[in-house]
Formats: sequence, C-alpha cells, structure tokens
Amino acid sequence: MMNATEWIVVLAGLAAIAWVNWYFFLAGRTTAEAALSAGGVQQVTITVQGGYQPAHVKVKQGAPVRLVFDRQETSGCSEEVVFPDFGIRKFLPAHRQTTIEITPERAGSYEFTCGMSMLRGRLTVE
Ligand SMILES: [Cu+2]
Repeated sequence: MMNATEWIVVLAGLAAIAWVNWYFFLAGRTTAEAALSAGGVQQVTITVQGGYQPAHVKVKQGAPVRLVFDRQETSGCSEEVVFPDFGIRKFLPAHRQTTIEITPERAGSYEFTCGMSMLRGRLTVE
C-alpha cells in the first residue's frame, strides 16, 4: 500500500508531466515571435495541417514580414489563405512552401483564415 507522502509524490509527478506537455505541445507551439533575418525581414514558418501552427504570430510594425506557409496536407479546406486586412488571398499548393510578404504599417491584431474562414490564425503587430 502507498502512504500519503508517496501519493503526493506521484500526483506532483503527474502534474509536472501534464504541465510540460501543455507547455511544449500547446502553449509553445501556438504563439511565435518572428525571427529577424539578415536583411531585416521578420520571418516565421507556419505549418498548415488541419490548422495553423503557430496560429498566433507576433511581429513588429514597420518592418517587412515574411510568412512561409508550409502546407503538409491535401485537404481542400486549407488550400487558400486569406489576409482580409491586407487584401491578400493566396493559393497554397499541397506539400509546398508558399511565401507571403507584407509590411504592416500599423499596430493591431489581424486575422488570417482559410478560404472558407474555418481555419483561423492571428497576426499581432506591435
Ligand atoms: Cu477551410
């Protein structure tokens, strides 16, 4: 039989495992800050597979942003990506990387979606 102390150790261990999984597989993957490349371009790769990963991208205003959509599926839902605020609608060929470049001049929160507004992501400009 386990005593109370042993139970506490087991439960704390399980809680730690749950937190690590949440942190790395959910929280860690859903928001990404754009990395600055040599040319001063803020670049992020977004995996497209049943959704956008990361679904939330943070960038700085006034500098070019390069979003590389890496579409890893053939599902028709995700074949287009739309940035309504920037007047962009782009076809994403399956199993290819498609680049979208924008230079957000104003801070704000801008949604991007699939062609049917089912998959959703967000670009936060700070
Ligand atoms: Cu869709």
